[in-house]
Amino acid sequence: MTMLTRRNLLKTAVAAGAAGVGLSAAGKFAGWAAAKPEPLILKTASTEARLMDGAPTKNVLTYGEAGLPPVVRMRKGEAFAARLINGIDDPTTIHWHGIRVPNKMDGVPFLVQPYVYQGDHFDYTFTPPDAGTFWYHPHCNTLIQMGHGLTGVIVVENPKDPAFDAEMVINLRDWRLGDDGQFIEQFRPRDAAKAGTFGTVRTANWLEQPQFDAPAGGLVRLRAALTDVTRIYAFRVDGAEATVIALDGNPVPQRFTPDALQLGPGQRLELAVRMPDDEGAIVSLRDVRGTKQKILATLRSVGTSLKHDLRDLGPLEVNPVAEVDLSNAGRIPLALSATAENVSANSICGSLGYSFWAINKVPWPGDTPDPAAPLAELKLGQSYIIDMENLTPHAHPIHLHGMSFKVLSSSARAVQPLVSDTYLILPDEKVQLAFVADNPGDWLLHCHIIEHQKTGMTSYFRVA
Ligand SMILES: [Cu+2]
Repeated sequence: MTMLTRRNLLKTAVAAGAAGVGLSAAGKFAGWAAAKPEPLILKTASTEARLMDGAPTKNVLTYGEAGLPPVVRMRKGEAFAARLINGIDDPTTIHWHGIRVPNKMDGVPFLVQPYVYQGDHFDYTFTPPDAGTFWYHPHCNTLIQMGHGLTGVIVVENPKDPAFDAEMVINLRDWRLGDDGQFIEQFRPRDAAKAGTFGTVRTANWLEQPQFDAPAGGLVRLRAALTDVTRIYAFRVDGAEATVIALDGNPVPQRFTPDALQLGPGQRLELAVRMPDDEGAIVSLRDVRGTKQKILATLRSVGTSLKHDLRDLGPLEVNPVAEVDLSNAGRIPLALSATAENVSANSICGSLGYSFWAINKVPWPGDTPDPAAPLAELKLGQSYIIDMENLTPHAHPIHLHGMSFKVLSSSARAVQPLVSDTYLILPDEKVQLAFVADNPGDWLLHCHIIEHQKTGMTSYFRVA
């Protein structure tokens, strides 16, 4: 009952706060209106979509009327506003994955905002500080809502970016469909206790292996967001020169050719692809993880070659993430493990009724006296190093809300000092992630394999 009380409290508080946000005024308040952009309407809806041969799939969820959720475009350093309207019979929210937003805009129910019930709305406003590729999704009943379609890509543009000849934005995800094209059970406990339950149909922009045209000899900026609830990819590009320019919304310090580059749910890959000179030549983006290779999408060269050169591509501007003070950093030990416990427990939302995973031995919300206590209380402005260790035989994409970290070192592989919000930690790997606790509030830290998140591998930091 305490949760219900807290929810009602939050609902009242946020409703009062929301009154000042939203529709922009015109006329005599024109100056004020310019600072409050017209909100983008993101309305959840249930629809049908043709995701495989045969009958269209029913009960697909999206933002908008039909088709996949729109690519949301923002500009670095410019105010953005969106109104979430809930058109489905299930409470929801929006989390802006990877964007360093104020805590109240982070979309995590109970922790920072109330549920948005059917027919209700919530206004999100923030100014994205970083340019890059991000994504948005609910943080409520996520296995079903994301599994059924509510995952969209965000592009935060930077006018200072180098010029490309074309841009492709690709939303990579799976669907758990039966032979009749209809949804089957999203969750299998025996799989949740391992790598997670995989989809049966794999898509790019809700299409099976789509092909896009791109100018021959041109430079293509390919932005791919991994929005699936389970699948880890290993990327390779065949048929063209390609280089990784950014990961998880931040430029890589040193560009490199993707050669089975492993990325997990929640992560984003940005490639510069140099299209072949010959008209009709095909370039393929592949997942080479496991034994079955899969072509995810292809690009086809069209027109006369532009004869551009990858080496002429200028750098991307580094995002303004605070520099860590390593000489004065606090330490946060963080051990990821499996738990032998198998108890049904309450969850912040969308509990699956099992606990298979734990952070620092606690399946969260777990068996602590106060199940809602934070994993760590951090001092605002202080630098921290997370010493994270994976004691399980599975990889976990660990995602931190609200702040970006820098990868310092790994026991398992050579790592660049990448700036990121999600780290795919491999079995038996130990990694050091450093960040400045410069964003006040309660920030989730969780595995982005949603079944792992919902069966214990989740917690939060409090920054104050
Ligand atoms: Cu996991």
